[in-house]
Order: sequence, then structure tokens, then C-alpha cells
Amino acid sequence: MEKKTEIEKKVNVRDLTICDATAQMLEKARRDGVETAFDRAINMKACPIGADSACCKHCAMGPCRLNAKDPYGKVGVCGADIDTIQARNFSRMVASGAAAHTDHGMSMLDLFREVVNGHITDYSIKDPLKLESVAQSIGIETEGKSVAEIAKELYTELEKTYIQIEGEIPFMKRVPPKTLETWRKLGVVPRGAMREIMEMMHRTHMGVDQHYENLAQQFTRTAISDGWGGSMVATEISDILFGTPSPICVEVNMGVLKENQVNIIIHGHEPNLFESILESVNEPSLVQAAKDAGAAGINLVGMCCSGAEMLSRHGIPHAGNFMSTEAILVTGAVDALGVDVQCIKQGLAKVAECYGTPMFTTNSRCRIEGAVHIPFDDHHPKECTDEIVIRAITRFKHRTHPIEIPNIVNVGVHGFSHEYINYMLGGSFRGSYTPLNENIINGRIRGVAGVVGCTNPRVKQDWVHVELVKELIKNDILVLQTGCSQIALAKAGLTVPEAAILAGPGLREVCETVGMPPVLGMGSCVDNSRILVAAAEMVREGGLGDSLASLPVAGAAPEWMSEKAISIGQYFVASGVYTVFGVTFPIVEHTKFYKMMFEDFEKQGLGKWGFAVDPYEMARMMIDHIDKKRKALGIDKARERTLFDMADRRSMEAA
Ligand code: NFS
Ligand code: SF4
Repeated sequence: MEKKTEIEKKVNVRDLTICDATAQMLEKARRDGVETAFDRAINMKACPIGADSACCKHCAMGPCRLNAKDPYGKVGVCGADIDTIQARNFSRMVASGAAAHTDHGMSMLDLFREVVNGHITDYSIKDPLKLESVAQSIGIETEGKSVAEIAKELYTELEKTYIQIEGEIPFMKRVPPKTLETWRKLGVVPRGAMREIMEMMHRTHMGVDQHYENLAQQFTRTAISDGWGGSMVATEISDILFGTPSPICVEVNMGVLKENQVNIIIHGHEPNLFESILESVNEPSLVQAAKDAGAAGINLVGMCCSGAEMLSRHGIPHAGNFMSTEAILVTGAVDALGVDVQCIKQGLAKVAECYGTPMFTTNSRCRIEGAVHIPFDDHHPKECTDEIVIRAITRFKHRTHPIEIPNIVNVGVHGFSHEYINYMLGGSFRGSYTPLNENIINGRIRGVAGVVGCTNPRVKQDWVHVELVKELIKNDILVLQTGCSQIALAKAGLTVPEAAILAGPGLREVCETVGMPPVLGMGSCVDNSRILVAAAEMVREGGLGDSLASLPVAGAAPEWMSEKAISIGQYFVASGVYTVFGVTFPIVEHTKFYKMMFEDFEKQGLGKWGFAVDPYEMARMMIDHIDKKRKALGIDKARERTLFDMADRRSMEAA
């Protein structure tokens, strides 16, 4: 114990995070003697063999550990070499990440089916226009059909995303033809996600697939079944049921907690829980109960991904990203923490207990010792959400812990669905991606980057995200964001139109003309599918090549931590995007597997992986790639001309 405190003392909280609110709470946690994941990350040295993905525990002849310094010097007991071991480990990360997104998507589809069948009445189809456009995008004839008829047909089609045994999943119809042709040639077009994930698990069992290239074919197919399958269904169905986001001004950061109100945090990934608790907190009898308990009202706040969805759809305030979930409990102001699935640290239960915050699990898939389980059922959702509100009110009434809420709130604009980008740039009468493409072709916008993903206590929270994005926009690259990354930039104040002053002259001019921020928040991690759809639209629009791989775009997950991020990275790579990860990468350099991931994929017409810890290095890699694509498209000269013109104009104006 002595030793631990010494290590902690040596590490200033300012070295752990650039989020002032989180830093303030980490200081308090230390004073209170409460441990968080930041402390555990300091005390738990990452296993170097595991970090290199040089170990295998797929059978009881092992576990076997190879040597990353001499990767071909040794093989496992069964004879598996370093390439097989890395490829199998990577495959299983993709399978797990893809399973998380597709199981979430399937829950949304279950809900949709029951709404369509009339068995669930607490939810309804809020966005019939979106229903129609999704149906049309996969070839369903909508002319003269009722909403109910279209919905039934759409359900039957989308179910194939999961359970289809043979044939291509429905959203393959959205993939630009040239990209689809490449995928068919490589044999990576998914059948149904269940089948792909099952086959992936089979092939990574001891003694099955022992060729890294063959494994790569299947993990690519599995990842595509996530991005263009499970995740895309999750986004589209959520929009149909709860509404398609459009830009909205929202408050972010821990200052959204209110000392004089009953504070409820929902942290997780599935929007249905959140949608229902939003109804519960507006229930007049519960509002009255809160007032009777002495509260000024009930304050509902989101964290992580379902928080990012509610922020985009309804303007619900967002309190912080993944590495702030323990810290916020340290305020003592949280009267209930409700969680569903994914990215819920087990450590939350302990911290919640320290501050007398009741924690509730709600999904049968996720239970935590020390948390109270209140099952959430889509057929009677309010039974669960009302109960959480009632217990929060009780906790408010009996608050015993001193309260300290960081007085920090950042206001920003979020909710840029691909539909809205279409409308925003193309005008209200006839939305289109023409202006975006034109501005890329004429060089005002150099390219587009998706910066997404987690925060991770192995690096300074939010810092890599923020520095990377600043560097990109400074170089005229429009940034699209989702998940915890989006919240990092919101806290840094970059999701406002005024942030355009930080952009390069070309991007700045476009942002100022349209009145948009240089950083567009698109929602949760499953909403990365919005980025794919936007990219497909850019190809369809014309002038930027005929496949996704020809676009001047790049992606990054600078502070990633989850297997979901790996699946996302792989489906971006499969979709032709150069994708750079930070923190660490589960791979050994100077191996065949490494060469395939970081070089050869691109030669097959896909994207490729990149890795850098330093945000400026990461930005440079992405910019170089974007310039390479511009050159291949023959639009590199246009940019020089445009920027020269602009500089000319400015100097003339000044004179
Ligand atoms: Ni994405 Fe959302 Fe955040 Fe990472 Fe976790 S909340 S699904 S996995 S940590 S971005
Ligand atoms: Fe070792 Fe092979 Fe078993 Fe893996 S599958 S643990 S490498 S013997």
C-alpha cells in the first residue's frame, strides 16, 4: 500500500488528463482515498508480451509466449508461428467488437419488430421519412405503400443482416460498385453477421485456420458485417424510431450536474433505456415527488455513447467520456447511475458505493456485483426507468456526502447526420454533396478525416484527440467525429462555428460561409456508419474517383482501448480508409502479418493501418495520405491555386 501511494503522489493528475473537471475530481478522489482506473493503470504495468500480441492461450498445451524481439525464433507447442498467433488474436478482437455492435443492432431490430407488430406501444416510428429512405436504399419499393407495410418489409430485409446464411447482406446495395467489386473479388462480402462471427470463432480455434492471410480474409468480412451491417442497422433503426439528428446546441462537461436537483446519469450504448427514462423524468408525479423531496427538479444527463446519441437527438446534456465515468461519481452529486451495456467499468460499483450513489444495471447481458439489477423490458420500459427515478429521489433526500461539482460547462453544436450534411451544404431545396465535393476538388477543403473512439488511461485523457484534430483542421481537413472523441473536442470548445478561426484559410472560408464548425459531431460509435454512408455519397456524387479507396480521407482512433474500436478500424480499412491508431497496437513489427496490415491491404484496393502515439506525427501521416490521394485524383494543383488565390485576395484586401 505504501508503495502505491508513493507512485500516485509522483504522478500529477494534470499529467493524466487535460479535462479540468476530471482532474479536479481525481484530486478529490485522492484526498478521499478512492481509487480509479487512472491509479490502477499506473500500478498495473501492461504485459509487454500481450501488448505485442505475441502470446496465445487458445489451448491447454500452452499458454505459449513468443519473443517479439526475435519473432521467428520460436513457435507455440502446436507449431503456431508469430503470424498465426497475431492474426488469430486480432481476429478474435474483431469478432468480439463486431459482436458487441451487431448484438446492439439486433436489440434495436427486436424492438422495431415488436413496434411494427403492435406488441410494443411505448415506442413508435418517429421518422417515417427516414424509414422510406432506408427502405429505398436497399431496393424496397415504397410507392403507394403505408408506413406499416414499408416497416414490415424493411424488418424482413434487415433481419438478413444477422441471420442470412448465404448471399450478400442488404446494405451492400449502398456500397459504391467499384468497392463492392473489390470485395467480391477478395471474397469478403458478408453473408449474415451471426454466420461470420461464428465462422471467425471456429477458424481461430486451436488447429483450424493457420494462415494469417486466410484469417485476414475472414476478419475483414466479419468487420464489414459490423460497419455495413450491425452498426448501420443500429443507427438507421434508432433514427427511424427516435428521430434523425439535426444540429442542436448542447451543454457538455461535469458542470451540467445541478446541486439542487436530482441528478441521474445514464451511461451505456442502447438508446431505448435513455429514451424511456427521458419520459420518466418528465412524468408529472415523479417531478412532484422530486419537489416534495426538496429538489428543484430532475436533471437527466448522459455519458459515453447512448449519451452522445441523446445529445444529438434531443439536446440532453452530456457529462463526459469514458475516462470520466468514475470521476463524476466523486462529485457526490450523482443520485443514480443507470447503465446498460458496453464500456461500463466494474470499478464504477466501488466508487459509487464510496459516495453513496446507487448504481443500477438494467440489461440481462450486463450485471455487476454491488450494483442493483432492475431489468429493462421494451414491453414495459417505464417499470424500470420509473424505479430508477424513484430511487434517485430517495437518495437525493438522504444525501450525506459533501458535494463538489466542477463549475465547467462547454456549449457546442452536435447532431450532424449524413442527411443533415447533405442538406446543410446543398441548401434546403435540393440537398446534395456537390458543394462538399466541389470544395474538395477546388482545394479549399484538403480532405476529410474521421477522428473517433475511446479515451484510455495509458495516455493523457483527451489530449491526443484534441491536438490531432487541431492539427488537422489547421491543415484544411474537415473532421467528422463520433463517440468519446467527439466529447473530448466538445469539452475543448471546438464544436462551435467560431472554432473556424483555428482552421486553415480554405476550411475556414467554407465553415464561415455555411456557418458550421470545422469539427462535426455525428453521434455514438455505431454512428460511424454515418461516416461510411457520407463517404459513399461522396463517391456517388462524382469527381473524386469511383471507389471509397480513392477518396482523400483518413481515419484515426488516437486513444482507443476497446475491441469494438478494432472492429471499427478494420471496417474502415476494408472500406478503403487509411486508419491510424494511437496508444499501442497489438502487433509485432518486422513480421509478415505486420506487412500485410500496414502495406499490402492497400495494394489489394483496400485501405491500410497506421500507428503513431504522437498526435502531430499522426496528423502528418494522415495529411500525407490525403495529399497522396489528391495527387492520384489529379486535384493536387487545384489546391495550390485556390490557396494562392485566397492569399492573393487577402493581401489585396489588406492593401
Ligand atoms: Ni466506442 Fe462507446 Fe467510448 Fe470507446 Fe466505449 S463509450 S462504443 S468503445 S470508450 S468510444
Ligand atoms: Fe500454444 Fe498452439 Fe495452444 Fe496456442 S494453440 S496455446 S500456440 S499450443
